[in-house]
Amino acid sequence: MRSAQPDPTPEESPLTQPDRKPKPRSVLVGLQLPGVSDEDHQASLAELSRLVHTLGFTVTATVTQKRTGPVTATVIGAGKLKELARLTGGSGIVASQVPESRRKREAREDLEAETPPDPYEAELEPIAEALQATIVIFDSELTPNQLRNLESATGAEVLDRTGVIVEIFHRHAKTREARLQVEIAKLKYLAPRLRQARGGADRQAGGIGAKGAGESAHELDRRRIRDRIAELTRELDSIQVGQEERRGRRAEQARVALVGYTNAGKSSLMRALTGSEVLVQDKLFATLDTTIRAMHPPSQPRILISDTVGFIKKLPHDLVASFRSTLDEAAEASLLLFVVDASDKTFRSQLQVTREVLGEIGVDTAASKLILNKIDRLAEAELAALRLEFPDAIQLSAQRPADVAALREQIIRFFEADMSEDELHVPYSRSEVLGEIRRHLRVLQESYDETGTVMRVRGHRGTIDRLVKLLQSTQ
Ligand SMILES: Nc1nc2c(ncn2[C@@H]2O[C@H](COP(=O)(O)OP(=O)(O)OP(=O)(O)O)[C@@H](O)[C@H]2O)c(=O)[nH]1
Ligand SMILES: [Mg+2]
Repeated sequence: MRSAQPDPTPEESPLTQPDRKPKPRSVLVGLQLPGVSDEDHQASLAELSRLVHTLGFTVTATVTQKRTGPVTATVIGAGKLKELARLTGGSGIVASQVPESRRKREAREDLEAETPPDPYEAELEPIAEALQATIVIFDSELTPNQLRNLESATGAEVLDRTGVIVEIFHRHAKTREARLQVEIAKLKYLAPRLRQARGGADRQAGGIGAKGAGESAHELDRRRIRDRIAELTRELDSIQVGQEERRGRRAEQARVALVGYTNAGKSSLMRALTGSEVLVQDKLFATLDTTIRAMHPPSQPRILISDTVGFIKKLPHDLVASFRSTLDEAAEASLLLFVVDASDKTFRSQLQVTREVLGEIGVDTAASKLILNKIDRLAEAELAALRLEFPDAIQLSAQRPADVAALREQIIRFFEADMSEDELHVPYSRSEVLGEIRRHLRVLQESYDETGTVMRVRGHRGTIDRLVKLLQSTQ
């Protein structure tokens, strides 16, 4: 029986809601530039909304504007800024000197006529304080100057998409390596903004600027931040040396990396293929650490699967750079499985982003397979259309054991194709090598003669050659 006491744990993850304070209220702002379709613009805002929910904020409104380019000082035009400020209880006016000529020119770039009628326009009364948002989140990267101007006009804390992503990474990173990488990225992100924030209005409590690494960063001057970054980088380097060694030892094994957009289902597939308990969550950036497990039930020779950090559009460059080493795992895999959520209408552009980021990191995508995941959510007609569009892709649901078993067979077949067979003679004096052979090669036949064991084996050419050499070395 459940106790009559109220449940002490809030519904949300304790990660996002450490206490039961009301969730911070936020407004999203998106600028739609020429060349960006309505669909892409909406998808980007929907994704930002998911990111913001992951941080534990509610979204009270979304403000969008079509323009030929961002306004230098405030991104959105003066009228839109007023509309935004109503939602946050701000003045809507930037306390700064923008030359009149620039203001006029930028006003002409407004494409307001194309935007749908604004539901707030008619109602000019300021909204009740209890309904006002305390955080404004822009779907693009803001310069430190824009950030300060927008904070002054809205009276709210202002964040950009990068700031949101950096904060999610900061909260979700678990291993020492991931924490170091994120800490470095966060300090690099905060450093230039810090200088500006000091001269500006007081930052509101409850948001990002008042918590975690941001708090300590506030107290550090830029030189100390630089020193701290250098120190963290040294620590990271020392961890990564150990990883290089481990990676070297795994180099000759068959390796598969699961790569793809955040929330595509990589960790779900990892669980299904390896029987491991990696974290699966309907949250963006649930996984920030690379996990490597052998396929289970085991294959002979064994095949290692690695789960990797997900990608997202407009991924900040510093974050890409900081995850480079994590993704080295993917770089060294002989088979990349590109996992996409086929039930997401925007999966094509998500796949494109994944390919681009991997290209940037220099991961060779030569041997790869496309996995259209979550097909349990699609109708037969949609699946047929996808089969025509992606004839070589594997359609599956990570939640259906039969589909996962079929994928497992395909993976085994892939590695089987470049295996060869050979005969090894293991003298009785070298029987310690038998264990090594059994671990890395499939033994097809085994017999004994007066000098030792004769084994017919199948495996990777490189592994066979290495073991042959090992057997010859001290004979
Ligand atoms: N319906 C359905 N849901 C799925 C399937 N595969 C994964 N999911 C769900 O999709 C969500 C994300 O799954 P994860 O496996 O955590 O995704 P991920 O790619 O590892 O995400 P990140 O770690 O954030 O990059 C979870 O809620 C899963 O339960 C599937 O085949 N069908
Ligand atoms: Mg994951």
